Amino acid sequence: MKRSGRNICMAVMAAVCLSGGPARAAVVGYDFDSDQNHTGTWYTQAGWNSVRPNTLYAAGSQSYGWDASVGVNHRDRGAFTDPMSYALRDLHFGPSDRTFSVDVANGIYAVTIYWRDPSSLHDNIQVSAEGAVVLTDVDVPLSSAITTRSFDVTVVDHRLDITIHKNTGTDPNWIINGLTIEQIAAPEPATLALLALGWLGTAGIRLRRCR
Ligand SMILES: [Ca+2]
Ligand SMILES: [Ca+2]
Ligand SMILES: [Ca+2]
Repeated sequence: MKRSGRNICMAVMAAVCLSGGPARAAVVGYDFDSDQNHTGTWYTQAGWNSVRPNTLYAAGSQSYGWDASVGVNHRDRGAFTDPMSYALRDLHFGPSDRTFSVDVANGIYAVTIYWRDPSSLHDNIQVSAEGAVVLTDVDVPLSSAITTRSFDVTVVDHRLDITIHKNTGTDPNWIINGLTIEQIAAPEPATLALLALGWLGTAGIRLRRCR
């Protein structure tokens, strides 16, 4: 998955392609953890950030987390054999929309969400990023299978917001086990100047990755 060196485009009336910034950055993982049995042990994927049901985003003091803990439930489905088992053994779930936010530098990000639940079927999960629907209908089978979906999103306000929503279906809850983000392009200085002026996002100007 070589994304290094990709360019950024800025759409202003006509597409203008700016040379790429220092693209490649580390993948950052967020493990939606559960201490279901209240043993005091949290199985957090190595190198990932632990998101507990009460981990709430707070500008300036907590750089990632949910917008609220109300309606955020959790389960630990137990050990299984997989390099990502600590991320995928536990999950958060709930019936109401919740938004997970992360402080990031402005730029374009590849986001991957992971789902797995060997104990319950889930269906019709919808995901929005920065206010736009990016996944309309994710179904998670009642099995040990791992479901993944990826999308790109542009952030111009230094905060990546991902909202998870449950559409009507068989199961009343959305779930999420894990999430990774990777910056795949950073704005050029000229673009940063527009960002600083607040032009991007308010004047219909947007960033996109060159194809
Ligand atoms: Ca998890
Ligand atoms: Ca975990
Ligand atoms: Ca945002």
